[in-house]
Amino acid sequence: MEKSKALFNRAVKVMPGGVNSPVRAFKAVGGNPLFIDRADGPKIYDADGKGYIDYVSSWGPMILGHNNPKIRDAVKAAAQKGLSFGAPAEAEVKLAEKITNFTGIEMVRMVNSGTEAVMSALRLARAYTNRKKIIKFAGCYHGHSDSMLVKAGSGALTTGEPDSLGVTGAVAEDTLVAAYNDLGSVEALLKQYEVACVIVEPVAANMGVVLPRDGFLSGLRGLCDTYSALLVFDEVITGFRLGRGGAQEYYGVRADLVTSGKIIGGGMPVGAYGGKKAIMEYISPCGAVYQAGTLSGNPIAMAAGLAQLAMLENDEVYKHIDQMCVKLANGMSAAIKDLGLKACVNQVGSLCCMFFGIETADDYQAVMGADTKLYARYFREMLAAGIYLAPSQFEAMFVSFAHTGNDITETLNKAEMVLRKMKSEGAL
Ligand code: HOZ
Repeated sequence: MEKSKALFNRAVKVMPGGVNSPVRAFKAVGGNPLFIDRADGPKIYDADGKGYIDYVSSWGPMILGHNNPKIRDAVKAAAQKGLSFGAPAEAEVKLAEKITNFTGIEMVRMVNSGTEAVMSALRLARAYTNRKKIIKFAGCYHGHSDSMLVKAGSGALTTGEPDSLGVTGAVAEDTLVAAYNDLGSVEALLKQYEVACVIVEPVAANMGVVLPRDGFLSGLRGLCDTYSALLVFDEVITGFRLGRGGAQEYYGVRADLVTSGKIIGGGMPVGAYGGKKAIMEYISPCGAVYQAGTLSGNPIAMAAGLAQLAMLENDEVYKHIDQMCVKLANGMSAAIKDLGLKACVNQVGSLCCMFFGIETADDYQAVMGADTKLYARYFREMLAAGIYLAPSQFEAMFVSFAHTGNDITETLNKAEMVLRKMKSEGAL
């Protein structure tokens, strides 16, 4: 930890909190953040050379594991031809074709991050419906644009600031907040206000992992149709992870607009939003909804994304990551049962999460009862044992194609050892 510590000491002098994104600062779990030197397959290595089995996976995009040679080669080949053109190139067309083909979305616009994708999709939804209000869910996270920093999840929840300073009352006023998994709370708002769109993480993965109850997503579809609002699926986490067609395919519910993030860039900075042609053609230069960006469709990011999505054509990838995640989740649940702990595990596809201090985690209120101090202790012990988990109770564990059965077994052995130790010391 010596080099990481020295880097952090330098970083805090020149960067707020020493980091470029808050959760990484380890404030919720204590200790100094790891500074990463390199990553390969299922592992990341810190500046001191210590390796960890990684379940953060760069917050999702490393679905094939770190430093995949095919993606690396594609990036190298693209870099030989220039780093940015600010003009159209073939790779953008190919990636757009691949995304539309995988997801059934008719048209797509590339941007640089999930935040940008959501911000732009909301503008489009407002223009298309000629309405102002938006419904989001408490604990869902849709990036850090002003209107989405209202009862936000992820880092906002981790730092205990789900409503950010700096967001004006006028902006916040147009964001209505409903309760995830509670259709009644959505309908009440739809009855009262003219709503442009309902935006949802189909699987809420930024308040830990919370699964949609049966009928919740189809219910949202029905309500949006009844009240002429658009349904927006934020698939930054679920997209291309629950399967090639994301949550839309997994749950059999089609949204009007879908946002994607880093996973379509193989780890490079990319995002995209897409939907039906009739809606998407409201975007400039076809229509009057302005949205632009020099680095949108950047050739290096497109090359990485194309290489990643090409490998996701292989069904074995999904079979493997889902199997590994089931093994992980079942193992953690078994440990909870054996040790008689008050904790629970949620899992879907290759996403999972262990909550401390609660026995079910099926909505925001339940999740707010989780014991974040216990999670912090567990996190630190697991880190010391060589397992890198998200430094927050309110994030997901991401399993990749590079995680082997042995990695999962090693993780479970260490988890059991840590939980036993915590129990014997009276922490649990
Ligand atoms: N809170 C972000 C993930 N949901 C973290 C992003 C980052 O630190 O890279």
